[in-house]
Amino acid sequence: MSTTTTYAATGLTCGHCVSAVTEELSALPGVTSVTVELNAGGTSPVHVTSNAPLDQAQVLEAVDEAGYTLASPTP
Ligand SMILES: [Cu+2]
Repeated sequence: MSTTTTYAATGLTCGHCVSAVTEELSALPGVTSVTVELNAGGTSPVHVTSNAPLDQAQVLEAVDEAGYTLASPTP
């Protein structure tokens, strides 16, 4: 069973940022797909689909590693 969680990322400005975040998140165990809705200079929704429960700290860390900030999942 797969679950999609939506996070809010800030600091993304272009397609390069999108691929950096997508790459880091895709590398996490259980993640099957990552979709980023780029909103340059604002808050970009990030949809993370996984087939296992995600460790939220790991998700935040992955985005931090890419150089961006992720807020908690939106309900
Ligand atoms: Cu960029």
